[in-house]
Parts: sequence; C-alpha cells; structure tokens
Amino acid sequence: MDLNKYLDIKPEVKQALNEGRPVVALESTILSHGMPYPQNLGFAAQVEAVIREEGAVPATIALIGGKIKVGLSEKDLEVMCRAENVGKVSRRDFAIYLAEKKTGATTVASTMMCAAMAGIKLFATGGIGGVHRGGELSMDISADLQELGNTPVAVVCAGAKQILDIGRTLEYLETMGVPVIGNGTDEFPAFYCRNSGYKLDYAAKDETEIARIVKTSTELGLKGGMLIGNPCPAEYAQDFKEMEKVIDQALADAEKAGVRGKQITPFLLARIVELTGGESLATNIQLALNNARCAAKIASALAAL
Ligand code: PSU
Ligand code: MN
Repeated sequence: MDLNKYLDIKPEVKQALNEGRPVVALESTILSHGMPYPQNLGFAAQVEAVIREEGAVPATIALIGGKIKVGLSEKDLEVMCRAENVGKVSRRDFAIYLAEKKTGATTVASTMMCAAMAGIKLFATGGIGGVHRGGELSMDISADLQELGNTPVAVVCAGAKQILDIGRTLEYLETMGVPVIGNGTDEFPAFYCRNSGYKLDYAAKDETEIARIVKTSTELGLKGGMLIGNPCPAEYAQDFKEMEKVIDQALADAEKAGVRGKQITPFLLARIVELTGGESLATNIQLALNNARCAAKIASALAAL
C-alpha cells in the first residue's frame, strides 16, 4: 500500500490530527451535485466557519489532480462549487478518478474512505444515500450503506430524504451492523422533516454521550462506522405531507426523463429545489450547518475524553 503517494492533507488539518485536536470531514458532492452555484459557495464557507466556532478544524474532501485532498483551499472550493467537469465519485469510481487525474466530488461513501485514510473520526453531511423507492426490484441501493458497515467513521446526517425508502434503508443498515443513534430524538429524521415515522432503538441525550460510543467502538477496533440522525432545526423544517407531493412529482419527472444510476440522486435534488422555488435549498443549508455543529461538538468531546 502506498497511500502517501495520493494523500494530500492540508497542513492545518495534519497539525490538528497530530496534536489530537478535533477535526470534522465534509463531503464535496453536496457542493458539486447537491446545491446550485453560487449558493453552494456561500454554504461551503459558512459550514467551515461553523465548525471552527465549535473549536474544531474543517476538512472538506475532494479528488483533484490525482490527489486525495483532505482540506481544500478557497480556489479548490470554487472549482468544486462551479462543478464544470466535476464527476461524482463513490467507492467504485475512486481509483479511476485518481489514476486518470480527474476532478471528483466525493459522496458519503468516498468521503468516509478518505476520512479513514487521514485518521478523521467525524464527518458531517446533509443526508445519506440509501435504498431507493422500488429498490427491492431495481436494486438501487447507495454504496453509502455498505461503506457505513465497513469503514470506521461516524457520520452525522439529518436522516434520509423521502426520495428513498426510509424503512428499507434502516433495515439495510441493521443488516450491515451499523449503529443508528438519534441525537436528542428516538425517531430517524427525514431530512427536510424532523419526523419519518420510523423509530430508532437508541436516542442519545447529547454529543458527549455519542462521543463515548465512538470512543468505545474505536477501542474495540470495530470495522464499521456509525450513523447519527440529527433532526433539522424546527424553524426550518418542512411539512412531511407537503414534501411527499413534491417528491412524488420529482420521482415521476425522473422516470419520464429516463434518469438512471448515479444521476438519479443529483437529478432529484435539483428538481426538488425547482419545485419548491428554492425553499428546500434554505432548509438544506440550515440542516447541513446544524449537522456540522453537532459533528464538531462530538469531535471536541471525543478529543477531551
Ligand atoms: N442525499 C442528499 N443530498 C446529497 C446526497 C444524497 O440529500 O447531496 C449525495 C451524497 O453525497 C450521497 C450521495 O452520498 O448523494 C448518494 O448518491 P448515490 O445514491 O448515487 O449513492
Ligand atoms: Mn444508486
């Protein structure tokens, strides 16, 4: 194995890791394929600032020029947000993008891979990929779920969007041996909405409790990660039934346009922003900032244990 040939960790991030200070990883697919320009650029700066406010160091991750970049410069962030010739990289795309020196935005799965390589334990995102509706026939199941079962990184998300089959997503996570913990809730959140109707077996009262669980998993050397469900702040959350209508429309449009494979999630995300007249984007931004705050608090508590 020759990781050093590929890993390019920003000095500030490397120093924090060496000194045992808290670091939070961030993905770049949420920027390149999850939000429109230039709102994504504003978000990219804001999310890093939120992590710093909590005393942690942010590390946004992307594949650029044949390197795994852990911690991006302003120029790199601009490239990822403009998203011209930027592909979407999950586990299966990883070696191809590095070997061909293509610019790739990392998903939850590939960001987890990079975080583990760099030694980062916490990662904040918006929503995870999962089992798509009808996935029991199409077998469209995000590689995010397998990664959570195999890579020791704790991922803070606002649950899974209603574009997915949330029940089957949770069943799959159970099969893969992934602990799913609610932060101050016993219900798995549904991204734009605080409630999904699916109860969780574990509700943590705060970030310190979650940090203790992460620490124990690390000490045991368990190979998988864990998923923390952190509901969207109430003042920005959307109504479940209203979102259901929007999502049914977006799914019908995807079907009609014949969208397949890795294009489906980005297509649906963009369509939902259009259909809600940008309202969903404001919610998306706020919940992702909230997750970054939560992940930074867990990382800080973990560093203090
Ligand atoms: N869900 C969202 N926002 C996102 C994504 C999913 O609500 O930005 C992105 C994440 O990067 C996630 C990826 O890892 O899409 C999942 O894509 P796929 O379903 O093709 O694995
Ligand atoms: Mn898929």
